[in-house]
Amino acid sequence: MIDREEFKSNIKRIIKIDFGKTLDKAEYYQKYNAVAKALMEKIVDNWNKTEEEYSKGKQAYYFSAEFLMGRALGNNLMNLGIYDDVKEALKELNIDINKLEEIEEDAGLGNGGLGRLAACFLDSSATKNLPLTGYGIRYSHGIFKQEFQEGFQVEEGDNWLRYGDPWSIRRLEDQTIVEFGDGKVRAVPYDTPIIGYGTNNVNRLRLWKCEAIKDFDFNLFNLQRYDEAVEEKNRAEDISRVLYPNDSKEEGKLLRLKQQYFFVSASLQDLVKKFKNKFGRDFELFPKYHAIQLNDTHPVVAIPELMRILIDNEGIDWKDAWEITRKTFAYTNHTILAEALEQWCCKIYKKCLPRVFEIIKEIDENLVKELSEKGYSLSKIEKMRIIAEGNVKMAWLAIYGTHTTNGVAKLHTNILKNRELKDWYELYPDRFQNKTNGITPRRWLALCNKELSELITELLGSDRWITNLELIKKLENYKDDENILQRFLDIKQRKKNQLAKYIKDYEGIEINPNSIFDIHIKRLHEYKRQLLNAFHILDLYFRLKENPDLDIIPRTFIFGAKAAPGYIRAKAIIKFINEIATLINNDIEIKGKIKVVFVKNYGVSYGEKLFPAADISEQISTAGKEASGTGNMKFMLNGTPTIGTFDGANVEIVEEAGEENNFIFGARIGEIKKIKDSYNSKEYYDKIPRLKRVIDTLIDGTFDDKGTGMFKELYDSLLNGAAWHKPDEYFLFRDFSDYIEAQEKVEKAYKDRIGWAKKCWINMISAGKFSSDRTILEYSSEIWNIEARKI
Ligand code: NBG
Repeated sequence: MIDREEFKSNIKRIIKIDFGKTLDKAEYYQKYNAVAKALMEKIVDNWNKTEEEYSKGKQAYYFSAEFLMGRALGNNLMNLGIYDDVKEALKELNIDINKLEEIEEDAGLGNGGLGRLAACFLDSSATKNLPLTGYGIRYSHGIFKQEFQEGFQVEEGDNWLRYGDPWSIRRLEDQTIVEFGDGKVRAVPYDTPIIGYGTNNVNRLRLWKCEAIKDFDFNLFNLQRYDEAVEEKNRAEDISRVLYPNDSKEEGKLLRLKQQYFFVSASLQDLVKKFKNKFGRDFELFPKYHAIQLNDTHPVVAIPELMRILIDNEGIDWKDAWEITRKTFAYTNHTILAEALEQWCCKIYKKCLPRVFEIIKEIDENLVKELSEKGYSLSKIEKMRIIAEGNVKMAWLAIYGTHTTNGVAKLHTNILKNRELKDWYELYPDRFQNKTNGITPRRWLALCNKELSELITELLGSDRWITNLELIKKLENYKDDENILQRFLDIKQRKKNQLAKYIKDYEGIEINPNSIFDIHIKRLHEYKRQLLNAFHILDLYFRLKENPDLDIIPRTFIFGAKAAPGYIRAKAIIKFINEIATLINNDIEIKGKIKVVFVKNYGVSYGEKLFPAADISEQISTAGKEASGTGNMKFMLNGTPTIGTFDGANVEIVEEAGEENNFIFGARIGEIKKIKDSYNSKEYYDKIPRLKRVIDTLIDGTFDDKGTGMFKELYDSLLNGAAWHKPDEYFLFRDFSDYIEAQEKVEKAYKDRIGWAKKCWINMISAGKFSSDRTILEYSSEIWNIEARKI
């Protein structure tokens, strides 16, 4: 509850102080800022209390180069339980809350699943009163903004701080210095509160901004050498200027290494300083009070950095320092894609971080010693060395320097144990665990689908499911209740209407809200196989051209995906799908039976509109390639069946909701393993005329790639391969017919409206396992050994 009058006058006061005007003259972004600040004022005491309470025991820290937070206003209001109250108060001030929410920029400080997972974990930890703090980088620019020009992706910088960031507090008092081989910089922390749902606890996300030690050189300025005078400032600020827009690909660039070391060193110094204030130099206690999770290999330089701090600054001997370090850290692996496993060229490392590199060398030597003593062969040792072939292998360092390594879904963890990290699993079987990913039911149901949430709350007689998602299983007894199923369908229709309106306004494209919404949203990657989806669409189109009276339910194929700016093939796939959209959407002969929309700038906030409106969820990665997926869970929770492969968390989704309520197709891992070496995509191409017909559109002039040659290159990748890979390395041709068959099953099942609603319902009520509350509680008890502390 809020005191409405007080709240309203606070807003007027803040607008006066911050913007120098009265409310009636204020811009919407100024009103947004004022409302946010009024909320900050409300929570600050609880925030401080939470910090004090947490400091009494062991705490966990999530080190991550990415936090894909999205918008904060709506979520914070909901978590505080004052959404409706504030909405009313704002209405009295003539402020439309929806407009306020829409004006907020997404905090897009991440690429995709890995960064969004970090954000869900923060929400869950605060909600469950768990002492978890996020540590990362405050990029001035997040993931780029995407537009299309003639169907090609164009990128623009994401200046998300343009209108200010009312949710963070600059904490100059906690600044610290980070040293590189070629100079020092200043790290300044910005703290953002993470407000739990239905609790007073407020957790913290601490992001570091990089600044120069000196703002400008006064003497150079006096000599009128203006550029040189600010050179140091610019060089320092470059470090936290922009997020690397790569998803599942290592970059190997000096600036990236600097970003990683920058935030890791600042964070560790922060923790060590606070520790010493409390415990003096009793460093054996360090792991008793700190659990640090390394989110993928990006922050793994934390291992040698903590060693450096303990040895060089605190005078601890190697053996003890190693013990402390290993007990402190744990590592999460998020992918088995070879191109994502970070390796750093020794030369870069040595130049940028000379002392840290020395320490890594010594760690490597110790590993060699340990393996020799265990009787490992020279060749096997070479394979496992942290420094090999002139590179530092961050994943090996991660496993060696931590007490626990975890995968992010059952299948993924098994692949790590039996294949990708087999040598390491055999060396340290006890270090390996699985932690199946999850999503927060607050943002991904309660906030983005209020209509469905209300129905759930009504039927359960309470909203306790929002913090205890397993409770929705109790709705199983409605799975044959036609009244309820009809209400579900009505809600789905409302969400589809809302999305259709948004797409009309934002993309300028009219879609039929009564068509099947077939949605494929995630980063653009060959292994995620958006191209397979495109091939199915084309095949359907050709069939419609042959027979315009073909009796199908109208379908709208919706894509949303950003391609890494340097990933040419991914960009070619976007262009190809946009070409398909142009062809199909303008062809009156097919009578609007199918339509294709590639929405621009897909991100967290767009996702909040798309997931609730989906009829079918596309999860069609090549088996074995998608570590987990989390979008799949967001669809499921909003009552959407999956069409997908037996990959990542899809496996667990059908384990919970039943294969009969989803549409699983394609080669499974075992089969891929078997056919891999002898696979010949050309055979499928020759054998399946419908496949040939769609593949040939890449080269027969059906589509225009504006002379870039990118479509021919796609064609070659499928039929001829390239220097670095075999033809069709993601087995699209193998799965083409299976996929079409699965799509036909979708069509058939959809016709039976109540039968379909039942599938949706069963998916929704079976999504309890995929709450990130469950995931975070598992990390807490099985990896971090921390406990809830409610204020
Ligand atoms: C991604 C995987 C996804 C997984 C998320 C979160 C990387 C490196 N990995 O399958 O591709 O869901 O991590 O674990 O971004």
